[in-house]
Amino acid sequence: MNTTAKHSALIKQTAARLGFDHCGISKAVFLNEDARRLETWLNKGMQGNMQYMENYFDLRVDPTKLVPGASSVITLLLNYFPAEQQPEGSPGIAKYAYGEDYHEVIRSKLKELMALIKEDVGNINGRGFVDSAPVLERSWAQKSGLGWIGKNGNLINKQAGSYFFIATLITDLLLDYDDDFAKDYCGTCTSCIDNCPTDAILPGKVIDGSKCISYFTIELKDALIPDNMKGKFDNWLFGCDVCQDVCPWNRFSKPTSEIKFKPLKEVLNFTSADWESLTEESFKLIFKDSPIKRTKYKGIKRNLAFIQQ
Ligand code: B12
Ligand code: SF4
Ligand code: SF4
Repeated sequence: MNTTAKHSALIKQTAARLGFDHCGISKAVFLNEDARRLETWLNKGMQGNMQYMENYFDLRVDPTKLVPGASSVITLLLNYFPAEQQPEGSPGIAKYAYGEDYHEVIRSKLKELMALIKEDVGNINGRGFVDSAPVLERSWAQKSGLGWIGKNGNLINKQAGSYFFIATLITDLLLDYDDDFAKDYCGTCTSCIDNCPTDAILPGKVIDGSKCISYFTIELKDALIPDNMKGKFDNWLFGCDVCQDVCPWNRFSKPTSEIKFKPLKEVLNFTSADWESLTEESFKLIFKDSPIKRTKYKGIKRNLAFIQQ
């Protein structure tokens, strides 16, 4: 085995040891086709009020600008599919937000991974990212052979579905590269498009972020949700899982083994009445380590009022 192959195998073994479910590696290159797609998406205003999506365009489409000297993008998937789910009829919380905040959980795993790689291969330069950095994570996952981007825009893994977080580690270490996942197994299915409550899924794997329930309930900071969305939220209070729940590939989802993603009992048990009577003090206490804190108390109350009207 040559050095790049040895290092690649070692990184994949270490990632698995730290609990990542899948790991793929791709050459750090400018993403030409993605740059074009992202530019169109932004020009059409599909980012809505998510101004952060307009920033750092050049870095977002080119990892060698984000991490100078970068040679490789290591992409990692972490399953969050919960063993238990909310009972039917309660205000919906997207499954990714059932347990502890994934940013913290994954950041600490990335730090550990980086440290272990350095122990084995010497002092390399590299940075780990999850979600909030200008990295086109789904594109890297697909380029590293971890799955295909479905019509619902999500990265789907053939063995395990789409209930995965994606993280990347961009490094100057030269590695062996996995093949692009060239096939698309959506076939003639259009279930996600047919079932999206707000018609946010457009042809050509384009998601209009500004029409997605996840955007309105989590990212939109306005005091009110637009009137034209009235009656369309299907009882979703925080995020939305419809386009994943209806996806046939998620029949293969297995519960996560990450204990930090174990659902909060309040997420599973809260009824509409419990959410209504929740005080700001209790909200802060219960959701202090949860992704739900992103909307703040005000946001949750706004969302609740919206789905109840
Ligand atoms: C902004 C954002 C949102 C916005 C906008 C959604 C969107 N589709 O962009 C909102 C708030 C609506 C949102 C919602 C959700 N999000 Co979000 N979001 C992001 C974020 C921060 C950036 C995404 C982005 O770059 N959008 C811009 C558009 C243009 O990019 P894109 O949709 O990814 O499309 C690119 C590729 O798919 C590619 N592509 C697609 N088809 C094709 C075809 C060809 C030929 C080529 C070459 C390329 C290509 O081209 C596009 C440009 O590169 C990422 C984290 C990150 N840093 O990547 C998480 C991320 C995409 N979100 C995630 C999740 C879990 C969700 C939700 C499921 C949460 C929920 N349950 O409520 C929903 C799903 C909505 C959906 N159907 O997409 C996960 C997805 C995991 C996965 N398995 O795919 C990510 C990766 C976060 C993470 N680190 O795990 N999200
Ligand atoms: S998350 Fe919900 S609203 Fe957003 S695209 Fe998927 S089904 Fe539509
Ligand atoms: S629901 Fe069907 S069309 Fe949509 S992503 Fe899944 S397989 Fe593809």
